[in-house]
Amino acid sequence: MISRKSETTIGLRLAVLWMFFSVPVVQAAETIKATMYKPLRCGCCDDYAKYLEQNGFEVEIKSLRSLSQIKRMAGVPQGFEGCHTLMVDGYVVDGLVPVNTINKLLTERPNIKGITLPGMPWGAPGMDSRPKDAPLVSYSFKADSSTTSVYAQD
Ligand SMILES: [Cu+2]
Repeated sequence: MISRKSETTIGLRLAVLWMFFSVPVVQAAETIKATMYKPLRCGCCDDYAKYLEQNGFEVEIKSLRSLSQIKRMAGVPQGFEGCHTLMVDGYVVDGLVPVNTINKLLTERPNIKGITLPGMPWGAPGMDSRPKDAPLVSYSFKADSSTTSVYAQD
């Protein structure tokens, strides 16, 4: 016959075991954290943030009156600016860059400061109420100069 004391001990041990095994299983799938600096009112930036969240990113949004200081700090070349600036995993991702291209960047990890998709072209994520009329070209840029080159086309 089992005494009350040992029954309690067994129960406690099971509880500890359950906690031990259940904790790792409960962990959420891995997300990539990103910070987005956007103008106060920009619908396509909000849609773009949602698009990123649907594709495994966790986006913290910071709305600013002016992005010019952020663009300068980020080193985005003049004339190549997108409508917002995203900081992700050590890179600058400016504008409505398709997620395939961001994943390519984070996998290849080239020695660049970042990439940018200039303007707000139709068909880009966040601007997809109309189909694209030209390929979406993302340009890479380096920290030490304003030279750009084509990084990807979607
Ligand atoms: Cu926008």
